[in-house]
Amino acid sequence: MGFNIAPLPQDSDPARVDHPWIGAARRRVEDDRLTTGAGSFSSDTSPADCLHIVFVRSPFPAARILDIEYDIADAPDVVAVYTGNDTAGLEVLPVNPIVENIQVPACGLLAHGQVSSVGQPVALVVARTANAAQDAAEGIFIDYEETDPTDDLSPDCPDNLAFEKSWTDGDVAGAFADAHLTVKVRNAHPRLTAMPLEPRAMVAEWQDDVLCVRLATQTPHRARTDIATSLGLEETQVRVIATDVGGAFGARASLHPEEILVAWAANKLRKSVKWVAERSEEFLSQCHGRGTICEAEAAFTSDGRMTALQANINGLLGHWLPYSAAVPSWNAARILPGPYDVDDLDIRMSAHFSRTSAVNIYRGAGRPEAALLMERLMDRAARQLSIDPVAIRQRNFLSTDQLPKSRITGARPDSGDYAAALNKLVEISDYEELRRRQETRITAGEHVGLGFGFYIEPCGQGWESARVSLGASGKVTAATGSSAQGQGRETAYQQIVADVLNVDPDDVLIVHGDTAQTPPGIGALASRSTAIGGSALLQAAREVAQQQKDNPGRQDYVADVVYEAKAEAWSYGCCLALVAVDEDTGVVDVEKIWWLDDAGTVVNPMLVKGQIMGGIAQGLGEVLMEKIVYDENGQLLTGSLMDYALPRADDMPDIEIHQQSTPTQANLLGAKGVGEAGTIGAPAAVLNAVLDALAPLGVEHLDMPATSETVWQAIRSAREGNGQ
Ligand code: SMO
Repeated sequence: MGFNIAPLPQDSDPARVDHPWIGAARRRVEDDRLTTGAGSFSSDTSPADCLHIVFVRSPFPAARILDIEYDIADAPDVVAVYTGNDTAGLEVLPVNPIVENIQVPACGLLAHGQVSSVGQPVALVVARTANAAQDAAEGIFIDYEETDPTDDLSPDCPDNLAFEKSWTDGDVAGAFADAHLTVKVRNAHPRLTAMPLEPRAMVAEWQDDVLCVRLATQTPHRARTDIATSLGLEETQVRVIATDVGGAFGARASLHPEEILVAWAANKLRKSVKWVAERSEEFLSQCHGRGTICEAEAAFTSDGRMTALQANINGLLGHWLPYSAAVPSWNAARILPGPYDVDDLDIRMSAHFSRTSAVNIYRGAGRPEAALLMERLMDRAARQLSIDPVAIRQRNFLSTDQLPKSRITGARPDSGDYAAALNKLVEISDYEELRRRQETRITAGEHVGLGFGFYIEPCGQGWESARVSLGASGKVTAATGSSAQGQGRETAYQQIVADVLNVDPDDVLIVHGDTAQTPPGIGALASRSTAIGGSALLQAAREVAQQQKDNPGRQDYVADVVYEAKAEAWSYGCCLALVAVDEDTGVVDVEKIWWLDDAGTVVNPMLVKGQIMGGIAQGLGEVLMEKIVYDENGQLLTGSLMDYALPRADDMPDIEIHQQSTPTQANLLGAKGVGEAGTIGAPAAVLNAVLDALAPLGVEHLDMPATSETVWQAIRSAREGNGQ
């Protein structure tokens, strides 16, 4: 294993010439702290006299709660037990209305009268020690009457449909009628769970009259608003601190009921409280990701032009809706037909509730689904038409003249050169030679495949704020509303400010992740932090530089800005995977991955490479290893790391990463997102490669994750189908 880090093409980055720090591969300033145990995570704080919270969770997917009995008279360390009756008046959490008419189930924050999913919190115990809380939780008797879990999920949502939407344009029926070839694909994305090293953790502490909440969140300001609203407090009465967040991946972008409940208990008792989730609670009740079923049919001409696309995106939600619940389905639908020039479109999207933990955004959030759908269609058509996978993509790409391209879904891919990116990857990987070697190995009896995953990625929209101040000492303080969960945000933000003010980046203090010390912000999600948070800092730093020019000799300079991007930026890239499959065991060996993407202006290429590598690891997990499984009655079968297979370091292949750069006009910095990219391109490339390897055996479809068992079964079924 090894990582081949190719240098950036420096002459293609117009910002580099006079700005030495934007574009510099500077080492992460966070790492000394984070790798020596000196980080400041939510659970590292224990205020004096802090009370501890434990949740009692439903063991049943569907039941009526007949009675809850407990006796804490002889348990002096137990302070309170709360149930759904106590919290019935609490507001349900808000849902982002990105799609119209979303049905929001009236599920209480603690189950009230009935449970809708295994793992749903039913009671909350507050005690002087975590052990006393745990003991008391185990002593609570809850009389459940099990109900049929296959009935409608909730009486409030009789048909289980959460939302739907469709877009149609052009003459789809006509194009299908005239088609030389039509191909179909169906991708059932496994349900996944984010696996931050740090389980959910929260400390809520009173400081004077302010409820100070330490929380592992991607969105501190939104968390403050949600907590204040739910508790009926003013926003100024709540402070959210997310100094170091040990990973998030989308699962920490929206609040869970537990987090509102912890704040509620602190408010009700006027005491400091702490909750640290067990890993098993994370499997049960942290928001899951993916699980979407994507189906499509495409019409092609004899020379491989896609003329029409009909697609169905079916999101499977859980029993309650987190804030961004509609985003994955919406993204998957609106990105179609990806980088390709197809105008006859029929795209439908719907999402349904189910008796499971909630489903929310998860690194990529719909983008991997859209990429896999288009890339499977391309490969399937290429095989049937005997066209090389590279040629069929080149035949269908939007050209540079066609960008920006406005689509019926409202999507508007803005910039880039898709054909050049694929050509460059072909060249870098010596694709022709790889195909020759594949032939040689196939002749020798091996099963070897090559697969591409081309993707486009909406990233970075909306606003962020920044405050940059320069004192007499020459030290700069830059406060951002954006936050961090391990991406190296401080390192990159220092470089942006240092670049403009011509100071050493070490002399820039970055303040983030504390609503009391930062201007308002949205947060670190949707691949937006560098693009939007960075643009806000860039603008504020430029204003400070201008003030210095206009008024030299002052003691202090300060600029406060709220920056709103003109438009959404669209990055893109391509992944090529080389795999070998063992026919006897079904084991897939990813031998090498080549990667090329366009992240626009790159602030720090080392951070970009790190993000892409991590994303590829997560993408390999989805396509080959990970899956949350419930049985048919809604019992969770994958409740621990013994059952849920996360990729480890030795599952990682050799990865070669390259870049091309087309700065976007959509934001001031010219940056496009890259934090999710690996999860988007890698699954499509790997699945296409595995199917390329298995094509000679007659395997045309594989479910994900393509575990050795799945692959072995597919090989056997194909053989039986062939009468072998
Ligand atoms: S899935 Mo990301 O945190 O938008």
